[in-house]
Amino acid sequence: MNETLKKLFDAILEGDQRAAAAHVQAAIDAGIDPGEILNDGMVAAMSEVGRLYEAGEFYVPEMLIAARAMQASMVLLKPKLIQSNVKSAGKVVIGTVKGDLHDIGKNLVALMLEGAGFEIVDLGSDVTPDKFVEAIRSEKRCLVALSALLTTTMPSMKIIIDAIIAAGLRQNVKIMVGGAPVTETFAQQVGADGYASDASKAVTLAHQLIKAA
Ligand code: B1M
Repeated sequence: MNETLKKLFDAILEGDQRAAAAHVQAAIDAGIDPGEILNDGMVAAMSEVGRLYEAGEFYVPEMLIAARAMQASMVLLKPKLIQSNVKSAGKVVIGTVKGDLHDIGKNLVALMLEGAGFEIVDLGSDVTPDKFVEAIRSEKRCLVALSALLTTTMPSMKIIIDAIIAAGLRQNVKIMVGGAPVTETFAQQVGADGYASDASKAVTLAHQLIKAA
């Protein structure tokens, strides 16, 4: 791994916000591709945090400070990941489902979609079915993007989709789902229109779903 990216990886792992931000800036200044900074430095560090948590070497506070360091350094990378002057490709209502506080992956998906020209309505994390229904009611047509990181919150996806059906809005929207424990099979079971395993595949899928709408 490039030395600057290794330092960035270590700073996120240690939860050192200032160092993480400084290393992102150094990587940008060194002309390293923003996608490489994101994937090899930042996302890789979060995967390592997860591995250490599973191994019992990290606890929730360590996960939390690592997440904060990741988010602090994302602020600097965000403008590099977003192209300007892109015509709107459609509107996306996005959120992490009820009961789930993990928002880094959802934020990345939102960022990449924004970079691809979609207008984003970000409802945040721990979003109730009612809040999703309320947000899409005013839209004629939109894409709904649901994220879940916990096996225990995956069922919330079905509850949200059922609430959209019950509100009579299902035909107005395409629904995509994703997040580490989510699979293609699960997406079909809950009645979603598509599943993407990562943020760049989410962009491809969003374009396909908008075309098919
Ligand atoms: Co939590 N956590 N966490 N955590 N946490 C996981 C998810 C876990 C896998 C860790 C582990 O055991 N290895 C585990 C879940 C186990 C399971 O259910 N299978 C876990 C647990 C157990 C918990 C708690 C229950 C711990 C506790 O309290 N005992 C608790 C739950 C709180 C809650 O939500 N109610 C908890 C809390 C937290 C923190 C708050 C401390 C923090 C989150 C901070 C935040 O997000 N603001 C946190 C973190 C940081 C993690 C790990 C370490 C990192 C998650 C992350 O940001 N990854 C995570 C371990 C891991 O993922 N390896 C873990 C980086 C991010 C870029 O990837 O989110 O996967 P990801 O997003 C990807 C794809 O999944 C996809 O694209 C993204 C980019 O490529 N994607 C989509 C995501 N959404 C998508 C939507 C799409 C398409 C693609 O379309 C709509």
